[in-house]
Amino acid sequence: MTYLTKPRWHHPTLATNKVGYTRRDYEGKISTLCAGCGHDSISAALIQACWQLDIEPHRVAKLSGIGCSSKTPDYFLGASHGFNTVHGRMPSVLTGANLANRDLLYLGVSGDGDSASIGLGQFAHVMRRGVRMVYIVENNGVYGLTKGQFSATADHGSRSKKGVVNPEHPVDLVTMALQLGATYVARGFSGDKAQLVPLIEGAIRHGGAAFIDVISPCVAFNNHAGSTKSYDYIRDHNEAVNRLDFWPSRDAITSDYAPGEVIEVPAGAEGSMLRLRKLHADYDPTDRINATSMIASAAAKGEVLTGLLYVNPDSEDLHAHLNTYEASFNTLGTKELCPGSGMLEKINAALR
Ligand SMILES: Cc1ncc(C[n+]2csc(CCOP(=O)(O)OP(=O)(O)O)c2C)c(N)n1
Ligand code: SF4
Ligand SMILES: [Mg+2]
Repeated sequence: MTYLTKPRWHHPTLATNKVGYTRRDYEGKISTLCAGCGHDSISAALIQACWQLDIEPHRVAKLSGIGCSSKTPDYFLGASHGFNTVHGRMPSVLTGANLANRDLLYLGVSGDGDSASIGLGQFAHVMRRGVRMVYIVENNGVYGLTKGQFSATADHGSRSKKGVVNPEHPVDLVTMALQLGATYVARGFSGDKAQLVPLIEGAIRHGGAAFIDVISPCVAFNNHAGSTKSYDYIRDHNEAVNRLDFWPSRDAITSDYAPGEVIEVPAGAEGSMLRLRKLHADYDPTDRINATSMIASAAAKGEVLTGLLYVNPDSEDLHAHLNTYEASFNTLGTKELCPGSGMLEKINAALR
């Protein structure tokens, strides 16, 4: 793969965060995506969120599949761990890595082709297992890398650049994630960074499977009239259910939200809070059934509902379900790994 590295030089007066890094320390290589691609804005939002939350880059593992979207982990968090897997297979590799070492922040980055077509089975099981991760689909409704075929998230009746009308019905990953048991479900738009950054921050602090569907226009193959994933279409049909602020536990909560319009939800184990200003009076993000029905009614009107759609503040993750050993595998010594023939006897006896 061709790539361009960025110069390492930092201006000495650049602001640093609580762990001593500048925002530039969270960048990666220079992007080779098309100018104006929504995916680059998502990388910028991820950089911003990780810098603001004082996450040490070496405590992050980025995993992706194949596609323009799956190339993006090369363009942010250059000092983090990374694994560019096979098309549609990122979730199983992420699950394995998470089981071996729960102490890292797992960022799964995927595309609508990668997750809703070839990887749909893997997507379904990683959500229902509750793997603690931030899973982002950079959703442009096409296979961008292979030059613009409809993906499984393309809307019925939408038009390709060549004028072909899509005869098939779409997979809605947000509805699927909700139904399958993800405990933090959101939808954002790459063109709305003010909404996207706190959505990512909330997902990072969430204690279970966090899924964010980000509508991310493909300027090369899906940004024309007739597309329902273009910048113009999403700007005209975007209906936000709430506005989110993320408050790390160390900060005092100050906000100009009127009290009656605000819901506060714990964000995770560390005492951080999510503050949501309701834009839809009847929207309660902790009510999964209501969330599913609001998403369906918006879709029936041709609207795209964005914001924090669902959160379960009391979520559990796969480690809790499996009651796993707390230490990461790379810290285990010979004693833990080879507990001796007596223990083997005991295990074998229990299986007879
Ligand atoms: C097993 C396998 N099948 C097919 C392909 C060809 N292929 C590469 S990327 C891609 C689709 C990518 O679409 P998406 O995940 O939506 O990413 P985007 O490029 O739109 O960001 C396909 C079908 C492949 N690389 N591997
Ligand atoms: S082809 Fe589309 S998805 Fe790929 S980099 Fe270009 S604009 Fe982005
Ligand atoms: Mg795509």
